[in-house]
Amino acid sequence: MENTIENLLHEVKSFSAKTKQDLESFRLKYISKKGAIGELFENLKQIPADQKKQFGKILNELKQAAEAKFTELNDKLQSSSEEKTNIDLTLPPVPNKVGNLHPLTLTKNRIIEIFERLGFNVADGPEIEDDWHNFSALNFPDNHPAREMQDTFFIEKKNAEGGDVLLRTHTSNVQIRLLEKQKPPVRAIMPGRVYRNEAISARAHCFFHQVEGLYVDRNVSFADLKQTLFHFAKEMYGKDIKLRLRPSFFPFTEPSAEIDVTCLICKGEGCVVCKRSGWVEIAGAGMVHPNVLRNCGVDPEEFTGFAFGMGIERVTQLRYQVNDLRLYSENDIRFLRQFHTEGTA
Ligand code: 2NL
Repeated sequence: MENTIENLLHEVKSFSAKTKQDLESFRLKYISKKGAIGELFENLKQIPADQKKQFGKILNELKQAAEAKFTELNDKLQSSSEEKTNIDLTLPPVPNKVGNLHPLTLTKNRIIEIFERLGFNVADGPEIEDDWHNFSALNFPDNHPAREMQDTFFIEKKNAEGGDVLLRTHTSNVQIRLLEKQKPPVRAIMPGRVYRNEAISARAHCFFHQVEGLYVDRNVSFADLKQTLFHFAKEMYGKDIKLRLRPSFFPFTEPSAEIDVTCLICKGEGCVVCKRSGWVEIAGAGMVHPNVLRNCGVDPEEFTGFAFGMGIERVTQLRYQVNDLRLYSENDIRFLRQFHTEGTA
């Protein structure tokens, strides 16, 4: 019995508790009525009378040691938990991490800002469109290759009115809808998502974003188009930018042009982005084809207009040097975080 008491005394003295649960198991194991010490007091009854005094004494010492240990550990746990809850409520709060706008949204917002100051409205329209608003009204001939399955996602081949239903391949459909219901002057831009049936790679995607612009009024000229886009380029990329127009062809404009700006990466010296030419294409544009005006019930003898279209991904690439289109839709937080702009949305 003496050995048992000594072992227990050693256990009790070396015990340490990290949590309240540890302390409670200590109490149950040693101090409680049914614990080890209580049991020894029970056994004391069977001890011969002459030894009782001696054992009683060391047993009492064990009991006191266990109780002292309990008080000590209890105090320790109490004060450390007080430390944890001792929060300084006067400290300013740590700001929550907020997300940021997608780079394409940042670019789109900037484009809208520039054109709104020139008096352009922002218009919106459906992404699921019929053949008339996406192709026919825009003077695409029936056999135009853009209508082919390879280029366009068709949803239904012939709806009730006999036209196909498809995912729009450009935002011009919104301009057609606007011209159909609003008499000139019309001055608006149409940002939005468009779809093409293409294999996904660094340079092509099956969906991307466009801003198209349209200005129809009396006496709108090619010079207006040129100065509007020159103003846009200077606002977007800085006042030193130069603009170049190359003749081109679109079914919906005549004459048509491709718009280039001096390469921002190499400042016109020649690099991989501009393929050593010093120029990069940012938009297509032209004077609205008389057939398009006529298709929307606008008299081309009375009104003229210019239109343009640009890819938001391309404009963003030049702004932030993003060289793989797939980054825009993969939602990799490491990519998206780089566009955090404190306070400016
Ligand atoms: C490009 C070319 C262009 C237009 C879009 C347009 C719209 C109407 C009438 C005439 Cl309703 N034109 N839009 C005009 C020229 C070019 O986009 O390369 N976009 C990325």
